[in-house]
Amino acid sequence: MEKSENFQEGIHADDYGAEFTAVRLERTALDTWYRETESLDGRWRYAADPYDTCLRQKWFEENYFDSEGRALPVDFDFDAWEAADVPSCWNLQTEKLFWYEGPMVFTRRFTYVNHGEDRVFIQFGAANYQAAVFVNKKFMGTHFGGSTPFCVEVTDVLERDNRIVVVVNNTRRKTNVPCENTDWFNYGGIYRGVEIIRLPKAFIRNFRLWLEPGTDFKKIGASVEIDGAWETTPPPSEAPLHGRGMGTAVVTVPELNLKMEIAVADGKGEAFADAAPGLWSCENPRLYDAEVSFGGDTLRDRVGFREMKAEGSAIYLNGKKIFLKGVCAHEDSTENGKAVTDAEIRRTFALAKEMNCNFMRLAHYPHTERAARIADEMGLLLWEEIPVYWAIAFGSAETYRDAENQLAELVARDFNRASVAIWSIGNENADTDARLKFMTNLARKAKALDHTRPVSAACLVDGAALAINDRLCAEIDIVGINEYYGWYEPDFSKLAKIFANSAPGKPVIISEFGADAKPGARGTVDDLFTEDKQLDVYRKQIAAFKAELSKPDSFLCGASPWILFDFRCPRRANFFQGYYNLKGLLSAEKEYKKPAFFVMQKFYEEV
Ligand code: GCB
Repeated sequence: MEKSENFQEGIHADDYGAEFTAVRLERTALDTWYRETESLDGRWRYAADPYDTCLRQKWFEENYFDSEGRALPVDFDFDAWEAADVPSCWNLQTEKLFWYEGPMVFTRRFTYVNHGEDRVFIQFGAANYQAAVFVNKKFMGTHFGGSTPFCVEVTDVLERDNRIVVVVNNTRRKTNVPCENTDWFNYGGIYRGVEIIRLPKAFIRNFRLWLEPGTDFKKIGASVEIDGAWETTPPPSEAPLHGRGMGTAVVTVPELNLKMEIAVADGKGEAFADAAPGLWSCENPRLYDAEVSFGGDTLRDRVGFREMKAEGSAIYLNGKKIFLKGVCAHEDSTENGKAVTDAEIRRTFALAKEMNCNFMRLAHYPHTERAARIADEMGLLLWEEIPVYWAIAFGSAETYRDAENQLAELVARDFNRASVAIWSIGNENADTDARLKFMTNLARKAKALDHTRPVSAACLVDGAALAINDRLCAEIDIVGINEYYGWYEPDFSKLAKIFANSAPGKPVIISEFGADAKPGARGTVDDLFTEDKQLDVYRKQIAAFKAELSKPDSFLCGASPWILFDFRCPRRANFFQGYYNLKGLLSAEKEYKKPAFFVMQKFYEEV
């Protein structure tokens, strides 16, 4: 851009954002679940900043005076702004922000006194979509991706009195993951918790513990990632480090009498041990306390051991063939949006169990870490997904980087969760060459990041050939198929033809089917948006599944109807919908069960 003599950075620069997007926070999150952390949740000051002036004019530098001490007019007032809850979705904090999409500036002060720790971090559970973080006027980096955690080290930045500023921007963009067009509500905000973590010089950044596949359930693997090991000399009382980057991490699982030593080199290490743990299952979700220590740092977790396998045309849990009786759900509640409470998650899972589910598809992006923790306890298998949804910019290297980073952040966060059964790398993407390349890379990345879980994607059928023909099937272990016969595609006879015409050679889950019904709306089976129509679609779908399952060589291994409860959706503006997607088996408040719920419940009881 040409810059004249009187060019003014704060109003004329059109590339003001580049310096903030250049420093990306990628794969920064730490294992914090059982750590003693301090919470920065609570009331933060906030203001909508639709023209992005905080970044353009660097409000975070708090330049109240010129070099001669004269007061300058500034356009912000951090401590006088209104207060909002963190975590929360701003759309539900006040009516005037319900439809707001764009930059929002959040800030708060906090006191920090060193209590002997060497290093200090601030971790965010999630902020949708971009979050640029500033601590005491210093830019710490920007996180991309609305659903995964991120962290900044603030050791050299903190003082006694501190200010944090976070510019969260939920503008929908073609190159984001998801892109600008989705079928759910684009909530904005810092909607998961914010915490301060005090740590020693070398600490355990990530700890994994798993049942090694293909060992007849008799071998446990463990690995650690150490941060800072290469630049630390531990005090004599601590485990010795043998030179640069070397050391030993010790893992114990008391109930198994298990003690493993992991040799760490260059910050990483892995070890295996013979063991025969009681296996985690939906009926008996057995969890073990585990602990790992390295030098002066100790981390705990509660871990279940189980083996998920896709082989031939079947899915196996702990060596036994399993039919995945599932249902999809968004992370959404009428009251809290995406900032769902533990009680809401438990209620959602209890409703799925009441419908006789052993499985849930957490659509279409990573839900909170608490969901998988609760599913671990309650005995529900989960499909976890990254939002490679619909028309992603498959030709963009930046977009791929973002998608792969979200996948890596999700796998790092939830690897230890026995409930997490399947990684899904996308939903309903058109089968183009660019998409095949993008998603092939993602599928391979998922396998490289985690060799213990099958990889899937929710694919579209080939509507012309009436068959499962998606080229991505070759790269994934389980094929998800979304089909809306009886609803978007009224000709129901096609579903049986698809089953008959397909031989994917892999297990198939019907990852979506369904129909909209306004709670309580009645009519004939041909009246759209009535419970009667929805019920009819479910009955026919179930009959088609049963027919398929009666074949000796059936590849149908599960189903997850769309969806457990109605959810907010800006694309849905007809008389019945009122900006809700009404394909729920329950109303949005999760109170009222539509008749199709009971039909599904019966099918799952029998299958
Ligand atoms: C789909 C999408 C899902 C939508 C649903 C619908 O195929 O995967 O996100 O909400 O259909 O209701 O149309």
